Amino acid sequence: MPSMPRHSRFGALALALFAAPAAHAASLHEMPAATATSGVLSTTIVVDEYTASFTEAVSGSAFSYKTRGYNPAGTTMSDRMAVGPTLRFSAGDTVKVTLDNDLDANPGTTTTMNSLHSPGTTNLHTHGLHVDSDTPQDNVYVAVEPGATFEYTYAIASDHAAGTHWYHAHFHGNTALQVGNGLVGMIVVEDAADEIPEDLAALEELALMVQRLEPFAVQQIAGAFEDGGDGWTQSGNVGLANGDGYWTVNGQMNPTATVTQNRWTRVRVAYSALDAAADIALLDADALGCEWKLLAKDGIYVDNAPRALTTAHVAPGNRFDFVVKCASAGAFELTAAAEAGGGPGGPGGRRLLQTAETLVTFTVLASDESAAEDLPVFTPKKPVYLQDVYDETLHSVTHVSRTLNFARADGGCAVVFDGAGGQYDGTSHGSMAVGSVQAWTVSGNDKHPFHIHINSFQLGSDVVDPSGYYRTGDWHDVFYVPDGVTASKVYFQVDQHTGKAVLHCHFLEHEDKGCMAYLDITGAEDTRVAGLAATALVETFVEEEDAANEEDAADAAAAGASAESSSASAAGRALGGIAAFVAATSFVAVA
Ligand SMILES: [Cu+2]
Repeated sequence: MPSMPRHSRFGALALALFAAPAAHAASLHEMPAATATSGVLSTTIVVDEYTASFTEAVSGSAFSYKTRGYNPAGTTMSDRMAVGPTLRFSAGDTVKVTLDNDLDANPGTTTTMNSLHSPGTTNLHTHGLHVDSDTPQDNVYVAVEPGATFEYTYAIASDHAAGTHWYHAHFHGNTALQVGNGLVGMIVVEDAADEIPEDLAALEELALMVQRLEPFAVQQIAGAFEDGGDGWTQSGNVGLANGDGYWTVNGQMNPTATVTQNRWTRVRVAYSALDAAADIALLDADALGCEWKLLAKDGIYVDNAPRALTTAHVAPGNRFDFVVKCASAGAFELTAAAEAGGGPGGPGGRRLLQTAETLVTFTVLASDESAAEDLPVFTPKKPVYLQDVYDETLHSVTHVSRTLNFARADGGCAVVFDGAGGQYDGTSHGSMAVGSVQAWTVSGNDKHPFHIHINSFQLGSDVVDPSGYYRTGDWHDVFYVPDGVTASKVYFQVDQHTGKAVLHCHFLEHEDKGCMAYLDITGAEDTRVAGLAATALVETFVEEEDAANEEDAADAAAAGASAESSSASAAGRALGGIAAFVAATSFVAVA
């Protein structure tokens, strides 16, 4: 992105917004779901242009612009953007998605490497799924041309973990344009019966596809296409300037939602943006006695969930699941503060955050029911591919070490392994063996969010995060290091799937301009890391005294004891299950 100063028009208005929530706010739109039945999900997703028309929530001004969406036809777009159907299925299912590209023909035929080109070509990336990277699964080298259709068929492994994921367009050369337009949708791999505690599985649930949309930046990107732009237009644009953006949730601006007093509600969040990380938090929830706890990040439950939560740090591509319960009726907000300056190089420092703005206004409905008990502390059932590998001694694995640097380069960044490599040139950046355990020392991802397809990675024991959001052993597929956090090691299993392992910066204009690479995964398909076995759900029903300890632990972590507590967690994890929880908790409580 250009590094010219960006101004937050909405930032100045945010205080007024908090003081007086926008009148006539619409209730949260539940995204349509495409759900598997009898083990098969079959759906068609149409990609098409449409005109988005908004009455801006704060100023009341109207604006409209041409954009692209999943299944936009037949939808009234006076109050929301198109968002794709939520794909809901379970481990062992077959998922068939026919992608029908109704976009306009490409304006030209030039396809220079790492240029912005071919605005009408598309494809699908299933971000977070542990599936194959070859056709007909998660092959982002597929090009579905305007007027064409393509049928993806994903074989979801019988041991695939449950989780919150998402899908988006991923054609190298137009990813920023199409995702920036809003070609996104959520994926939910349903919880299996024995995967998480019954109390949690039974909760009412909301799914929030959060997007920061930046029409001005998208217009600039469209104008930079080498094949002549794409007719992207806007009118009545209410003065959006570079760096200005607005938030949508499930395609709506500032919707309202309800939860019930004294009852836990589960919320899934997926975050998409061009180039703005954000801090997501609650506003006015303390006064209602709300408890807010983390369940999962990037679609994988954290160990010893639920975990105390104050702020969720999200970069484009991140997800997080939480539970919330409020003791009093009233209203609170889920808010987001976007990184100012559109990422690195912006004025005043990268992590200078704009004023928090409202994502969703929640009404806590009064209820006579008594307060729900604490959820059990649990570590979910885990498949082989999510067993801890960050420490070689835990399961006698052998690390294959290498360094990865997202180095500054034209257009954003380049991918450098062990001191070699550069911007994407269509060829492999190297290889790794299926069945190996990779131990990467990553740098540059404090400026460029590191994302890898197919195999999620876990953080190592060098994590230091006073906020407690990042901890040793946590799994991610996007990792963007905030200020105040240090963590350079990531570890993952190269499990079962051979083919291309694609990785890139999730500031997608950087990716389009060459901050992308793939490694060839070599060896025999289906090979797993030796010596690992799946593990069962572990629940700890917290006695009152333990619950107090848990809160102490959270407080200690928030107060900055995370370096020690990370070590304690690491040691505790090695013990396994309940013992691990007790060990980690008692250590931190003492500290
Ligand atoms: Cu980047």
